[in-house]
Amino acid sequence: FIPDPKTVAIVGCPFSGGQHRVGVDEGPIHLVNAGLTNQLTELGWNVQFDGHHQFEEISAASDPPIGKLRNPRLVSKVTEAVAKTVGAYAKKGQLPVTLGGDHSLALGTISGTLSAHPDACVFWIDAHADINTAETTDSGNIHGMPVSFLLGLGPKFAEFAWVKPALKTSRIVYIGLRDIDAGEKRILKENNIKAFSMHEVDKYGIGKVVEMALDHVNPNRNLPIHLSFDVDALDPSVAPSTGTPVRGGLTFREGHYICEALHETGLLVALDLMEVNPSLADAASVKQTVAVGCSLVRAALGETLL
Ligand code: Z70
Ligand code: MN
Ligand code: MN
Ligand code: MN
Repeated sequence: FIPDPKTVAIVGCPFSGGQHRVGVDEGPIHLVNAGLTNQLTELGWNVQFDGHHQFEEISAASDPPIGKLRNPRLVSKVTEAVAKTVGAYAKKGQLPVTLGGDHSLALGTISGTLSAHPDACVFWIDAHADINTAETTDSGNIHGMPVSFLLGLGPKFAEFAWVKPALKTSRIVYIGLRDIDAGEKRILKENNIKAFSMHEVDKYGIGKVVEMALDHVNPNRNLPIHLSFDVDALDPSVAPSTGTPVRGGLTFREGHYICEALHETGLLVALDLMEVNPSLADAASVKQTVAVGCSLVRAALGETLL
C-alpha cells in the first residue's frame, strides 16, 4: 500500500562536512535554482519543497577528529537529521529526492529509506565505492565511508550510535566504479559485494549491466529500490563540476539509462543526487553539470525520450 505515490519531496542538503573541498554545499541551491521543482511538476508529480535543510552548526574547534574521522560529530548530527526527514517522507509514501552536498549524506538518506522500507535494496552509482572504514581510510573524509557504516563494518563509535547497520551486503550493488582504494577492494571481495566497474560497463553494455545488477539485488523485481547517484560516476567531460573527477566514466546516456531503467521497474522509493560542486570549474561547466543533474533526476522520475 502506497498512500501518496505521486508526491516527490525535495530534500535540499547544503552540506560539505564529509570532505574538505568548499562549495559542494551549494549544489542543491544551484539544482533548485535551475528549475528542478518546476521540471518535476511538468512530469506530473506533486512536488513538496519547503526550502533547503537548515543544519545545526558545530564549530571545528568543538569537533576534533576521532581516530581518523574528520568532522565526526557534525557529520553524525547532520546525517541523523537527514535520516529522520527522509524516513518521515518515505513513511508517508512520498518519494524523497535528496540533493547534495557530499555523499556522507547517504548515511542519512539510506538509513531513512530502510526505516520505512526495511527490505529496500541500494543502487550506488559512483566512481568510488565509499566503503572505507575508520581503519582503512587514508583521507579521513566520511564521504568515502557511508557504505561501511550502513553495513556495520569496521570500528563503532559512540558518536554514531544512532546508525543501525540495517543494510545487508547482498542488498547493495555498484555501477561505475573506477577509483577504489586497496582497503576497499579487500572489503568488497571479503564481503562478496556485487560491483560493476567501468570494465563491466564496457564489456557487457549498460543495458545488460543494469539487468544483472537487478538480478543480484532484486531477483523477483519486488523489493523497493533506493538509487544513490554520485555525479562523479559520470565522465568528467559530462559532469566536470565535482570534487573528485575521475576519467573514464559513464557517458551521458549510460547515466541516464540507469535512471530510466530503475524508473521502469516501478520500484524506486528514494533518490539521492550527490557531489555537484558549483564552485569547481568555469561557469559553462557548472551550468552543464547542474543541467545534467536535473536531467538525471527527471529520468529517474519518468521522463522518457519518446
Ligand atoms: C577516497 C576516500 C571519494 C567521492 C572521493 C575517495 C572517496 N576513496 N568519494 N570523492 N565522491 O577518501 O576515501
Ligand atoms: Mn553559487
Ligand atoms: Mn560517492
Ligand atoms: Mn564519488
